[in-house]
Order: sequence, then C-alpha cells, then structure tokens
Amino acid sequence: SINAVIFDLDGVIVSTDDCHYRAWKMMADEEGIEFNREINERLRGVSRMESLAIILVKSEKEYSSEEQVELATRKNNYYVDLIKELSPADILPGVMDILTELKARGIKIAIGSSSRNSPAILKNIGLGGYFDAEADGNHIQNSKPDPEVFLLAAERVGVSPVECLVVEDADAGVEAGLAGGMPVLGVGAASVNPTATLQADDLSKITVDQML
Ligand code: G16
Ligand code: MG
Repeated sequence: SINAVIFDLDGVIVSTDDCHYRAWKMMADEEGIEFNREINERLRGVSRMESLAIILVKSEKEYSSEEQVELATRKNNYYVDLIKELSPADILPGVMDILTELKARGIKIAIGSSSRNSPAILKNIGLGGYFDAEADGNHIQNSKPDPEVFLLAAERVGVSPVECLVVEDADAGVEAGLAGGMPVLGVGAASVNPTATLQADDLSKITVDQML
C-alpha cells in the first residue's frame, strides 16, 4: 500500500519551464550560443551543471570549468529574478485538491526536486512548510536519473520506498523513481512515458483513489 507521495516540483506542482527557458536564453544569447525551446525540453529534471553541458554542445567556444561555473551562476541569477514573480496562482491544475485530500487521509507528502531553488519556489507559491519533508538539489550528490533525491525524501518521511509513489514530469525522474524501487505516476511530458506505473495528463485528471 502507498503511505507517502513524493512530488517532483518543477512541472508537477508548478510550471517553471518558461522561467528556466528565458534565463538560459538570456545567457546563451549573450554568449552567441544557439538555444531554443526544443533544447530546453531536454533540460527537464536535469541538474543545473548537466543542463549547461547539454547547452554547450552547440557552442563553438570551449569554456574552462571556472567559466562554466560563471555561465551557470549568471543563468541562475536571471532565474532567481524571474521566479520572484511566481505566486499561488501558478500552482498547476488539480494539485491543491490532491494535496489536501492526501493530508486528510494521513498520507505523508514530500518534495523530491533537482532544483536548488526549491525552497524559494515553494515559499513564493505559498507552500513553504506545507510538506512533511523536502529533499532537493541542495541535499544530494547525484541528480536524477539517480534515485538519491527520492530515497532521501522517503527516509525523511519515514516510509519505505516501496510504499512511496513518485509523481514526475521528466523521463529522468521516472527512471529515478523506478530505480529507487518506487511506483511512478508520470504527468505532463512524462504522461506518455511507457515505463511509468501510472499516467495522467495532469493532477486534475486522476483521483487519490487511483493513485493509492
Ligand atoms: C528542476 C528542473 C530542471 C532544472 C533543475 C535544477 O528539477 O526541472 O530543468 O535544471 O531543477 O534547477 P536549479 O538550477 O534551480 O537548481 P525538478 O526536479 O524540480 O523538476
Ligand atoms: Mg520536473
């Protein structure tokens, strides 16, 4: 039986795709590197430095590791400014109903996100302190598809991984949940992932009964 649900943040609770896209685009334009929405799709769920490596495939110039850190930091500064505009209105469809019902039924809820900006995003959308536990990019060594962030979230809510359902929008995240021995609900971009245990377009298209 499922006793905890671990939610990815970006793309599941709130859509920050456009903020990531605009921030990477500003940096890439300044550097003269080709970057578009199709490349942005490949960054879903992937860590900041791994995202940069994907973007730099299109670069003519070789960047030293110090320069790469500067590029990622510059992008993040733009991103931090953009996410200041997020509010509770940006919470995705169906999310609050599902969270409220899970809480009412005594099912633990946790965040398992690759993002180091997870605490700021949760605060801005009015969900700071709402989850029973949070595990994010600040707490882990290995990012998705490694299961580390989800295993940490499971440990923090005190529920065995097989009793945790992961909700993910990224293929790397679906792979991470399954690698951790957890069933996975794929939503958004991952709603067509055939390896996902359950699939739904978004959280307004599934009930808590179907999830548990
Ligand atoms: C999110 C996004 C990724 C982003 C990553 C790291 O992961 O989906 O596109 O690259 O976080 O974000 P940051 O640069 O803020 O640390 P998730 O796991 O919440 O979907
Ligand atoms: Mg995501």
